[in-house]
Amino acid sequence: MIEILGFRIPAFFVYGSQGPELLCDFITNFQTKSDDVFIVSYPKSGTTWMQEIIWQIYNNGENTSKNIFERVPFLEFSTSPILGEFADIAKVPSPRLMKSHLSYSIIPKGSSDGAKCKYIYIARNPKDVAVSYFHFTVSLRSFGNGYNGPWEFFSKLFIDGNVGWNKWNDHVQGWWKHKDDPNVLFLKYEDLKKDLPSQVRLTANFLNKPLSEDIINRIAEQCSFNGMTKDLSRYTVRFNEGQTSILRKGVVGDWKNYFTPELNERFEKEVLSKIEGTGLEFDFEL
Ligand code: PPS
Repeated sequence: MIEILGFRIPAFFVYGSQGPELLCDFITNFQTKSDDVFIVSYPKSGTTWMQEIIWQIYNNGENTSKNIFERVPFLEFSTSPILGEFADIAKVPSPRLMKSHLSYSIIPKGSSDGAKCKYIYIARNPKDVAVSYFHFTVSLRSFGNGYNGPWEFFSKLFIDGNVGWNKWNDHVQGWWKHKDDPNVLFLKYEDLKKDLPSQVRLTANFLNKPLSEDIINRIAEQCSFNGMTKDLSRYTVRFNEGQTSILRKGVVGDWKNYFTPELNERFEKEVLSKIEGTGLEFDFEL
C-alpha cells in the first residue's frame, strides 16, 4: 500500500519513485467538465454494476463486449504507465464517465467554467463489502500483489481501515452528508438487487437521460447478475501475468457464511454504531 492525499491505495497503481507524486498531482489538478459523471464508491460496493448501467443509459441500452475500463476509466489508475485495458482519461471523449473510490473531500470538483459535474455514489452493507473485499484482495495474488492471510485477520484490517481507501464508515458518511446536493445521487446496492428497473429509471432521470420503459427493462435485464456474467471478459482485470474478475457471487447476505458471533459483535460496535443516527441504513439480507 502507498498513501496518496491521506488515502491508502494498492502500490501497483503507481510505479517508480515519482509515481505517488504524479498521481497526487493528477488528482489535485484534475479539471472537471460540466458533463462529467463520476461513479463513486467504497471498493466492492457495486461500482462495476453502476459503470455498466450508466454506460448503457448513455448508449440507449447497447450491450457491448468491450472491457468496462475502456468505456468507463478508473480515475486513480490514470497515471499508471501500464494502463492495459484501462482507458487514458485524457483521451476519453466527453461526456466522460469515470469510476473513482475517492472520498468526497478529495474527489475532483473544480471546473474552469464553474459548472458542476455529477456524482453517483453507490453504497453497500459493510458486512458484504468486507467479504467481497477479502475475496478480491486474495485474487490479486495472481498479480503478485494479493493478500496472503486468513479472513479472520482481513476482517480486522477492514474494521480498522487498514485496507485500500481506508475506513468504510468514514467514506460512506462523507458522501452521505452530500446526498441531497443537486449534483449527487446516493444509491444502495441492496436497492438495485430489490428493484433494478426503478433504480435504472432513477439514475437515467438524474442524468437527464429519460428512457423508454422498453430500454429501461432491457438495461435492467442486461445488467442483472445473470446478464453481466454472460460475458465475464468485460469485467476482467489483467495485470502482468495475472487476471481476476470483479464479478463473483452478486448476492446480499453472503457475510453470514463468514461472520462468527464475535466478529458480528465487533462489527456492530466498531462499524455500524458509527452510522447510527445519521439516517443511513442498510439491508443485510433480502
Ligand atoms: S471494485 O473492484 O471495487 O470496483 O468492485 P465493485 O464493482 O464495487 O464490487 C464488486 C461486487 O459487486 C458485485 N456485482 C454485482 N452484484 C449483483 N449484480 C450485478 N450485476 C453485479 N455486478 C457486480 C460483484 O459480484 C462483487 O460482489 P461479490 O459479493 O464479491 O460477488
